Amino acid sequence: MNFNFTEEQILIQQAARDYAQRELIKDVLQRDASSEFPAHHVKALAELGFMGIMTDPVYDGAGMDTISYVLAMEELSKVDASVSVIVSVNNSLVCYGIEAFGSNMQKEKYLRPLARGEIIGAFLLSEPEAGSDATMQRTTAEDKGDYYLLNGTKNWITNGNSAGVYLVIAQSHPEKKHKGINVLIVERNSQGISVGPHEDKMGMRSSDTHSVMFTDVKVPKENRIGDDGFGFRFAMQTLEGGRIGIAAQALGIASGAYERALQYSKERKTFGTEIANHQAIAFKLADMATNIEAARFFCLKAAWLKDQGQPYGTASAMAKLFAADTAMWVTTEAVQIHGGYGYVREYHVERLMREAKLTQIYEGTSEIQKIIISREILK
Ligand code: COS
Repeated sequence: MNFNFTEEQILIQQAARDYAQRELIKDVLQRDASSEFPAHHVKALAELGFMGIMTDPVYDGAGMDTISYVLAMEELSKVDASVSVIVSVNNSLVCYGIEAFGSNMQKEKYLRPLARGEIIGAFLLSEPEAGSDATMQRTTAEDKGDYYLLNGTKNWITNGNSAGVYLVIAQSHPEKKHKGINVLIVERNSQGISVGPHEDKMGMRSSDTHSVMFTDVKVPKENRIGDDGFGFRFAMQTLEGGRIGIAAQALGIASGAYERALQYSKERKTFGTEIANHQAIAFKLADMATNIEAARFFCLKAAWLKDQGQPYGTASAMAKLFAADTAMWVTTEAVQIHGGYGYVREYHVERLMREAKLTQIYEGTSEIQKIIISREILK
Protein backbone atom coordinates (compact mmCIF):
# COMPACT_ATOMS: atom_id res chain seq x y z
CA MET A 1 0.00 0.00 0.00
CA ASN A 2 1.16 3.49 -0.76
CA PHE A 3 -0.33 6.39 1.21
CA ASN A 4 1.62 9.08 -0.65
CA PHE A 5 -0.03 11.40 -3.11
CA THR A 6 1.67 12.17 -6.42
CA GLU A 7 3.08 15.62 -7.08
CA GLU A 8 0.21 16.27 -9.49
CA GLN A 9 -2.42 15.28 -6.91
CA ILE A 10 -0.85 17.61 -4.33
CA LEU A 11 -0.86 20.46 -6.87
CA ILE A 12 -4.59 19.98 -7.55
CA GLN A 13 -5.32 19.88 -3.82
CA GLN A 14 -3.32 23.07 -3.31
CA ALA A 15 -5.02 24.85 -6.21
CA ALA A 16 -8.48 23.96 -4.87
CA ARG A 17 -7.47 25.02 -1.34
CA ASP A 18 -6.08 28.34 -2.56
CA TYR A 19 -9.22 29.10 -4.55
CA ALA A 20 -11.54 28.16 -1.69
CA GLN A 21 -9.60 30.01 1.03
CA ARG A 22 -8.98 33.14 -1.07
CA GLU A 23 -12.07 33.47 -3.24
CA LEU A 24 -15.02 31.33 -2.09
CA ILE A 25 -14.68 32.57 1.48
CA LYS A 26 -15.17 36.22 0.44
CA ASP A 27 -18.86 35.99 -0.45
CA VAL A 28 -20.01 32.64 0.93
CA LEU A 29 -22.05 34.17 3.77
CA GLN A 30 -23.69 36.70 1.51
CA ARG A 31 -24.60 34.01 -1.05
CA ASP A 32 -25.97 31.78 1.72
CA ALA A 33 -28.26 34.65 2.70
CA SER A 34 -29.30 35.67 -0.82
CA SER A 35 -29.27 32.24 -2.56
CA GLU A 36 -27.56 33.92 -5.50
CA PHE A 37 -26.10 31.46 -8.04
CA PRO A 38 -22.25 31.61 -7.94
CA ALA A 39 -21.79 32.15 -11.69
CA HIS A 40 -18.48 34.01 -11.27
CA HIS A 41 -17.01 31.14 -9.26
CA VAL A 42 -18.15 28.55 -11.80
CA LYS A 43 -16.44 30.58 -14.52
CA ALA A 44 -13.22 30.89 -12.52
CA LEU A 45 -13.21 27.20 -11.59
CA ALA A 46 -13.77 26.32 -15.25
CA GLU A 47 -10.70 28.38 -16.19
CA LEU A 48 -8.71 26.43 -13.59
CA GLY A 49 -9.89 23.12 -15.12
CA PHE A 50 -12.16 22.03 -12.25
CA MET A 51 -15.35 21.62 -14.28
CA GLY A 52 -13.92 18.74 -16.31
CA ILE A 53 -11.31 17.57 -13.86
CA MET A 54 -11.46 13.85 -14.76
CA THR A 55 -12.41 14.22 -18.43
CA ASP A 56 -9.85 13.08 -20.98
CA PRO A 57 -7.84 16.03 -22.43
CA VAL A 58 -8.90 14.69 -25.85
CA TYR A 59 -12.32 16.14 -24.93
CA ASP A 60 -10.91 19.30 -23.35
CA GLY A 61 -10.84 17.98 -19.78
CA ALA A 62 -8.00 18.19 -17.26
CA GLY A 63 -7.40 14.41 -17.37
CA MET A 64 -6.85 13.99 -13.62
CA ASP A 65 -7.68 10.84 -11.67
CA THR A 66 -10.50 10.27 -9.19
CA ILE A 67 -8.14 10.71 -6.22
CA SER A 68 -7.38 14.25 -7.42
CA TYR A 69 -11.12 14.82 -7.73
CA VAL A 70 -11.65 13.74 -4.10
CA LEU A 71 -8.86 16.04 -2.91
CA ALA A 72 -10.32 18.99 -4.83
CA MET A 73 -13.87 18.30 -3.63
CA GLU A 74 -12.72 18.18 0.00
CA GLU A 75 -10.97 21.55 -0.25
CA LEU A 76 -13.82 23.34 -2.03
CA SER A 77 -16.41 21.87 0.35
CA LYS A 78 -14.53 23.02 3.45
CA VAL A 79 -15.61 26.51 2.48
CA ASP A 80 -18.66 26.26 0.22
CA ALA A 81 -20.67 23.12 -0.57
CA SER A 82 -23.06 25.12 -2.80
CA VAL A 83 -20.20 25.58 -5.23
CA SER A 84 -18.76 22.10 -4.80
CA VAL A 85 -22.07 20.40 -5.63
CA ILE A 86 -22.10 22.23 -8.98
CA VAL A 87 -18.58 20.91 -9.61
CA SER A 88 -19.61 17.42 -8.50
CA VAL A 89 -22.74 17.11 -10.64
CA ASN A 90 -20.96 18.44 -13.71
CA ASN A 91 -17.97 16.13 -13.29
CA SER A 92 -19.10 12.84 -11.88
CA LEU A 93 -22.63 12.61 -13.24
CA VAL A 94 -22.76 14.57 -16.48
CA CYS A 95 -19.22 14.58 -17.94
CA TYR A 96 -18.52 11.06 -16.71
CA GLY A 97 -21.87 9.75 -17.99
CA ILE A 98 -21.30 11.10 -21.50
CA GLU A 99 -17.62 10.16 -21.62
CA ALA A 100 -18.17 6.59 -20.41
CA PHE A 101 -21.31 5.75 -22.37
CA GLY A 102 -21.92 8.44 -25.02
CA SER A 103 -21.37 8.29 -28.79
CA ASN A 104 -18.58 10.15 -30.57
CA MET A 105 -21.08 12.75 -31.74
CA GLN A 106 -22.35 13.27 -28.18
CA LYS A 107 -18.80 13.67 -26.88
CA GLU A 108 -17.88 16.16 -29.60
CA LYS A 109 -21.03 18.19 -29.28
CA TYR A 110 -21.75 18.11 -25.55
CA LEU A 111 -18.80 16.77 -23.57
CA ARG A 112 -16.31 19.35 -24.86
CA PRO A 113 -18.22 22.47 -23.73
CA LEU A 114 -19.19 20.74 -20.47
CA ALA A 115 -15.58 19.78 -19.67
CA ARG A 116 -14.43 23.31 -20.50
CA GLY A 117 -17.14 24.59 -18.17
CA GLU A 118 -18.61 26.82 -20.91
CA ILE A 119 -21.93 25.20 -20.12
CA ILE A 120 -22.85 23.15 -17.09
CA GLY A 121 -24.95 20.01 -16.94
CA ALA A 122 -27.72 18.58 -14.78
CA PHE A 123 -28.80 15.01 -14.03
CA LEU A 124 -32.58 14.56 -14.06
CA LEU A 125 -33.59 11.34 -12.32
CA SER A 126 -35.75 12.34 -9.33
CA GLU A 127 -39.45 12.96 -9.77
CA PRO A 128 -42.26 14.01 -7.44
CA GLU A 129 -42.92 10.30 -6.81
CA ALA A 130 -39.59 8.69 -7.70
CA GLY A 131 -36.48 9.52 -5.69
CA SER A 132 -35.19 6.48 -3.83
CA ASP A 133 -37.40 4.14 -5.86
CA ALA A 134 -35.77 5.17 -9.10
CA THR A 135 -37.41 2.53 -11.31
CA MET A 136 -40.81 4.27 -10.94
CA GLN A 137 -40.23 6.86 -13.65
CA ARG A 138 -43.40 8.69 -14.73
CA THR A 139 -41.62 10.92 -17.24
CA THR A 140 -42.12 9.39 -20.68
CA ALA A 141 -39.93 9.43 -23.78
CA GLU A 142 -42.21 8.17 -26.52
CA ASP A 143 -40.46 6.73 -29.57
CA LYS A 144 -41.62 8.69 -32.63
CA GLY A 145 -39.23 7.28 -35.20
CA ASP A 146 -36.36 9.71 -35.53
CA TYR A 147 -37.09 11.55 -32.27
CA TYR A 148 -38.45 11.02 -28.75
CA LEU A 149 -41.37 13.00 -27.39
CA LEU A 150 -40.60 13.89 -23.79
CA ASN A 151 -43.30 14.60 -21.19
CA GLY A 152 -43.14 14.80 -17.40
CA THR A 153 -41.73 16.56 -14.36
CA LYS A 154 -38.38 16.21 -12.64
CA ASN A 155 -37.78 17.39 -9.06
CA TRP A 156 -34.87 18.65 -6.93
CA ILE A 157 -32.63 19.25 -9.93
CA THR A 158 -29.22 20.69 -9.07
CA ASN A 159 -28.22 23.23 -11.78
CA GLY A 160 -31.89 23.06 -12.85
CA ASN A 161 -32.07 26.61 -14.16
CA SER A 162 -28.43 27.24 -15.02
CA ALA A 163 -27.62 24.06 -16.95
CA GLY A 164 -27.17 24.18 -20.72
CA VAL A 165 -27.61 20.44 -21.01
CA TYR A 166 -29.87 18.02 -19.15
CA LEU A 167 -29.38 14.26 -18.89
CA VAL A 168 -33.00 13.12 -18.59
CA ILE A 169 -34.01 9.65 -17.41
CA ALA A 170 -37.42 8.71 -18.85
CA GLN A 171 -39.60 5.70 -19.51
CA SER A 172 -40.05 4.59 -23.15
CA HIS A 173 -41.60 1.14 -22.70
CA PRO A 174 -43.60 0.99 -19.44
CA GLU A 175 -44.42 -2.69 -19.98
CA LYS A 176 -40.68 -3.46 -19.70
CA LYS A 177 -40.43 -1.65 -16.35
CA HIS A 178 -36.84 -0.54 -15.59
CA LYS A 179 -35.61 -2.23 -18.77
CA GLY A 180 -37.69 0.24 -20.80
CA ILE A 181 -36.01 3.35 -19.33
CA ASN A 182 -33.83 5.59 -21.51
CA VAL A 183 -31.46 8.47 -20.91
CA LEU A 184 -31.56 11.43 -23.28
CA ILE A 185 -29.33 14.45 -23.70
CA VAL A 186 -31.73 17.40 -23.82
CA GLU A 187 -30.69 20.94 -24.66
CA ARG A 188 -31.99 23.48 -22.17
CA ASN A 189 -33.31 25.81 -24.87
CA SER A 190 -35.50 23.12 -26.51
CA GLN A 191 -39.13 24.07 -27.02
CA GLY A 192 -41.52 22.86 -24.31
CA ILE A 193 -39.23 23.10 -21.27
CA SER A 194 -40.27 25.14 -18.27
CA VAL A 195 -38.39 25.55 -15.02
CA GLY A 196 -40.07 25.94 -11.63
CA PRO A 197 -39.10 28.46 -8.95
CA HIS A 198 -35.77 28.26 -7.08
CA GLU A 199 -36.18 25.91 -4.10
CA ASP A 200 -35.70 27.77 -0.81
CA LYS A 201 -33.44 25.20 0.81
CA MET A 202 -32.15 24.77 4.37
CA GLY A 203 -28.54 24.63 3.19
CA MET A 204 -26.44 24.75 0.01
CA ARG A 205 -28.61 27.74 -0.62
CA SER A 206 -26.79 29.24 -3.57
CA SER A 207 -26.83 26.05 -5.61
CA ASP A 208 -29.55 26.17 -8.18
CA THR A 209 -32.29 23.63 -7.33
CA HIS A 210 -35.47 23.57 -9.40
CA SER A 211 -38.22 21.38 -10.80
CA VAL A 212 -38.06 21.02 -14.59
CA MET A 213 -41.18 20.33 -16.66
CA PHE A 214 -41.24 18.83 -20.17
CA THR A 215 -44.25 19.24 -22.43
CA ASP A 216 -44.00 17.56 -25.85
CA VAL A 217 -40.28 18.22 -26.07
CA LYS A 218 -38.78 16.72 -29.23
CA VAL A 219 -35.39 15.08 -28.63
CA PRO A 220 -33.45 13.70 -31.62
CA LYS A 221 -32.90 9.93 -31.45
CA GLU A 222 -29.15 10.48 -31.74
CA ASN A 223 -29.28 12.11 -28.29
CA ARG A 224 -30.14 8.83 -26.57
CA ILE A 225 -27.14 7.50 -24.63
CA GLY A 226 -26.51 3.80 -25.22
CA ASP A 227 -28.96 1.19 -26.48
CA ASP A 228 -32.72 1.36 -26.14
CA GLY A 229 -33.52 0.57 -22.47
CA PHE A 230 -30.05 1.41 -21.08
CA GLY A 231 -31.26 4.39 -19.00
CA PHE A 232 -31.70 2.70 -15.62
CA ARG A 233 -28.34 0.98 -15.71
CA PHE A 234 -26.83 4.27 -16.88
CA ALA A 235 -28.30 6.02 -13.84
CA MET A 236 -27.12 3.34 -11.41
CA GLN A 237 -23.60 3.17 -12.80
CA THR A 238 -23.19 6.91 -13.02
CA LEU A 239 -24.46 7.41 -9.47
CA GLU A 240 -21.79 5.01 -8.19
CA GLY A 241 -19.19 7.61 -9.19
CA GLY A 242 -21.39 10.53 -8.19
CA ARG A 243 -21.44 9.17 -4.65
CA ILE A 244 -17.64 9.42 -4.46
CA GLY A 245 -18.02 13.13 -5.19
CA ILE A 246 -20.72 13.59 -2.55
CA ALA A 247 -18.75 11.53 -0.02
CA ALA A 248 -15.77 13.83 -0.62
CA GLN A 249 -18.07 16.81 -0.25
CA ALA A 250 -19.31 15.51 3.11
CA LEU A 251 -15.68 14.93 4.13
CA GLY A 252 -14.88 18.54 3.26
CA ILE A 253 -17.85 19.91 5.18
CA ALA A 254 -16.73 17.88 8.22
CA SER A 255 -13.09 18.94 7.98
CA GLY A 256 -14.03 22.59 7.39
CA ALA A 257 -16.12 22.60 10.59
CA TYR A 258 -13.43 20.71 12.50
CA GLU A 259 -10.70 23.18 11.49
CA ARG A 260 -12.84 26.07 12.68
CA ALA A 261 -13.65 24.31 15.98
CA LEU A 262 -9.97 23.49 16.55
CA GLN A 263 -8.94 27.09 15.98
CA TYR A 264 -11.72 28.47 18.17
CA SER A 265 -10.96 26.09 21.02
CA LYS A 266 -7.35 27.35 21.15
CA GLU A 267 -8.51 30.98 21.43
CA ARG A 268 -11.66 30.93 23.55
CA LYS A 269 -11.06 30.90 27.30
CA THR A 270 -13.30 29.61 30.11
CA PHE A 271 -12.43 28.93 33.73
CA GLY A 272 -9.06 30.59 33.25
CA THR A 273 -7.76 28.57 30.30
CA GLU A 274 -8.32 27.94 26.59
CA ILE A 275 -11.26 25.56 26.17
CA ALA A 276 -9.02 23.09 24.26
CA ASN A 277 -7.41 22.41 27.65
CA HIS A 278 -10.68 21.05 29.01
CA GLN A 279 -10.94 17.33 28.44
CA ALA A 280 -14.62 17.70 27.43
CA ILE A 281 -13.48 19.70 24.40
CA ALA A 282 -10.17 17.91 23.72
CA PHE A 283 -11.94 14.52 23.54
CA LYS A 284 -14.55 15.93 21.15
CA LEU A 285 -11.74 17.18 18.91
CA ALA A 286 -10.04 13.77 19.08
CA ASP A 287 -13.23 11.99 18.04
CA MET A 288 -13.83 14.49 15.25
CA ALA A 289 -10.29 14.08 13.87
CA THR A 290 -10.52 10.28 14.04
CA ASN A 291 -13.85 10.08 12.22
CA ILE A 292 -12.72 12.55 9.56
CA GLU A 293 -9.58 10.51 8.91
CA ALA A 294 -11.69 7.35 8.56
CA ALA A 295 -14.07 9.13 6.15
CA ARG A 296 -11.06 10.33 4.13
CA PHE A 297 -9.77 6.76 3.79
CA PHE A 298 -13.21 5.56 2.65
CA CYS A 299 -13.31 8.26 -0.05
CA LEU A 300 -9.78 7.60 -1.25
CA LYS A 301 -10.33 3.84 -1.33
CA ALA A 302 -13.44 4.20 -3.50
CA ALA A 303 -11.59 6.65 -5.78
CA TRP A 304 -8.59 4.34 -6.01
CA LEU A 305 -10.78 1.37 -6.97
CA LYS A 306 -12.40 3.45 -9.72
CA ASP A 307 -9.00 4.55 -11.00
CA GLN A 308 -7.83 0.91 -11.03
CA GLY A 309 -10.85 -0.15 -13.10
CA GLN A 310 -12.12 -2.34 -10.26
CA PRO A 311 -15.76 -2.46 -9.01
CA TYR A 312 -16.41 0.47 -6.68
CA GLY A 313 -20.20 0.55 -6.13
CA THR A 314 -20.11 -0.86 -2.60
CA ALA A 315 -17.04 1.19 -1.67
CA SER A 316 -18.68 4.40 -2.87
CA ALA A 317 -21.89 3.57 -0.96
CA MET A 318 -19.83 2.96 2.21
CA ALA A 319 -17.87 6.16 1.66
CA LYS A 320 -21.01 8.23 1.21
CA LEU A 321 -22.82 6.65 4.15
CA PHE A 322 -19.91 7.11 6.54
CA ALA A 323 -18.78 10.53 5.34
CA ALA A 324 -22.32 11.97 5.39
CA ASP A 325 -22.97 10.73 8.94
CA THR A 326 -19.54 12.04 9.96
CA ALA A 327 -20.33 15.44 8.45
CA MET A 328 -23.64 15.66 10.32
CA TRP A 329 -22.09 14.66 13.63
CA VAL A 330 -18.88 16.72 13.32
CA THR A 331 -20.69 19.90 12.28
CA THR A 332 -23.15 19.54 15.16
CA GLU A 333 -20.24 19.15 17.60
CA ALA A 334 -18.47 22.12 15.99
CA VAL A 335 -21.53 24.26 16.75
CA GLN A 336 -21.51 22.92 20.32
CA ILE A 337 -17.82 23.81 20.80
CA HIS A 338 -18.55 27.35 19.58
CA GLY A 339 -21.46 27.68 22.05
CA GLY A 340 -23.63 30.73 21.31
CA TYR A 341 -21.22 31.92 18.62
CA GLY A 342 -21.81 28.66 16.77
CA TYR A 343 -25.46 29.52 16.40
CA VAL A 344 -24.89 32.75 14.48
CA ARG A 345 -24.05 33.05 10.80
CA GLU A 346 -20.67 34.78 10.90
CA TYR A 347 -18.92 31.81 12.52
CA HIS A 348 -19.83 29.54 9.55
CA VAL A 349 -20.33 26.31 11.51
CA GLU A 350 -24.14 26.51 11.61
CA ARG A 351 -24.08 26.86 7.80
CA LEU A 352 -21.80 23.83 7.51
CA MET A 353 -24.26 21.92 9.72
CA ARG A 354 -27.13 22.86 7.39
CA GLU A 355 -25.05 21.81 4.38
CA ALA A 356 -24.10 18.48 5.99
CA LYS A 357 -27.72 17.41 6.24
CA LEU A 358 -28.15 17.28 2.47
CA THR A 359 -25.28 14.82 2.06
CA GLN A 360 -27.38 12.24 3.94
CA ILE A 361 -30.20 12.78 1.43
CA TYR A 362 -29.11 13.40 -2.16
CA GLU A 363 -27.56 10.99 -4.68
CA GLY A 364 -29.12 8.21 -2.62
CA THR A 365 -30.16 8.63 1.00
CA SER A 366 -28.17 6.97 3.79
CA GLU A 367 -30.89 4.30 3.85
CA ILE A 368 -30.37 3.61 0.11
CA GLN A 369 -26.62 3.23 0.74
CA LYS A 370 -27.46 0.61 3.39
CA ILE A 371 -29.62 -1.27 0.86
CA ILE A 372 -26.70 -1.31 -1.59
CA ILE A 373 -24.17 -2.40 1.06
CA SER A 374 -26.40 -5.03 2.67
CA ARG A 375 -27.33 -6.58 -0.68
CA GLU A 376 -23.64 -6.94 -1.47
CA ILE A 377 -22.66 -8.53 1.85
CA LEU A 378 -25.70 -10.83 1.84
CA LYS A 379 -25.14 -12.07 -1.72
N1 COS B 1 -24.81 -0.91 -11.82
C1 COS B 1 -25.35 -1.51 -12.89
N2 COS B 1 -26.59 -2.03 -12.89
C2 COS B 1 -27.29 -1.93 -11.74
C3 COS B 1 -26.78 -1.33 -10.58
C4 COS B 1 -25.49 -0.80 -10.66
N3 COS B 1 -24.94 -0.18 -9.61
N4 COS B 1 -27.72 -1.38 -9.61
C5 COS B 1 -28.76 -2.01 -10.15
N5 COS B 1 -28.51 -2.35 -11.43
C6 COS B 1 -29.37 -3.08 -12.36
C7 COS B 1 -29.66 -4.47 -11.81
O1 COS B 1 -28.67 -5.39 -12.21
C8 COS B 1 -30.99 -4.77 -12.42
O2 COS B 1 -30.83 -5.14 -13.77
P1 COS B 1 -31.50 -6.46 -14.39
O3 COS B 1 -32.97 -6.37 -14.10
O4 COS B 1 -31.16 -6.41 -15.82
O5 COS B 1 -30.89 -7.62 -13.66
C9 COS B 1 -31.67 -3.42 -12.45
O6 COS B 1 -30.64 -2.43 -12.41
C10 COS B 1 -32.63 -3.20 -11.31
O7 COS B 1 -31.90 -3.38 -10.12
P2 COS B 1 -32.59 -3.69 -8.72
O8 COS B 1 -33.56 -4.80 -8.89
O9 COS B 1 -31.51 -3.84 -7.73
O10 COS B 1 -33.43 -2.36 -8.50
P3 COS B 1 -34.19 -1.82 -7.22
O11 COS B 1 -35.44 -1.21 -7.68
O12 COS B 1 -34.25 -2.89 -6.18
O13 COS B 1 -33.27 -0.59 -6.73
C11 COS B 1 -31.53 0.66 -5.75
C12 COS B 1 -31.96 -0.64 -6.45
C13 COS B 1 -32.21 0.87 -4.42
C14 COS B 1 -30.04 0.50 -5.52
C15 COS B 1 -31.78 1.87 -6.69
O14 COS B 1 -33.15 2.07 -6.90
C16 COS B 1 -31.18 3.17 -6.21
O15 COS B 1 -29.96 3.37 -6.26
N6 COS B 1 -32.03 4.10 -5.75
C17 COS B 1 -31.58 5.41 -5.34
C18 COS B 1 -31.51 6.33 -6.51
C19 COS B 1 -30.94 7.64 -6.10
O16 COS B 1 -29.77 7.76 -5.80
N7 COS B 1 -31.81 8.67 -6.12
C20 COS B 1 -31.39 9.98 -5.81
C21 COS B 1 -31.69 10.83 -6.97
S1 COS B 1 -30.32 11.26 -7.90
S2 COS B 1 -29.78 12.92 -6.96
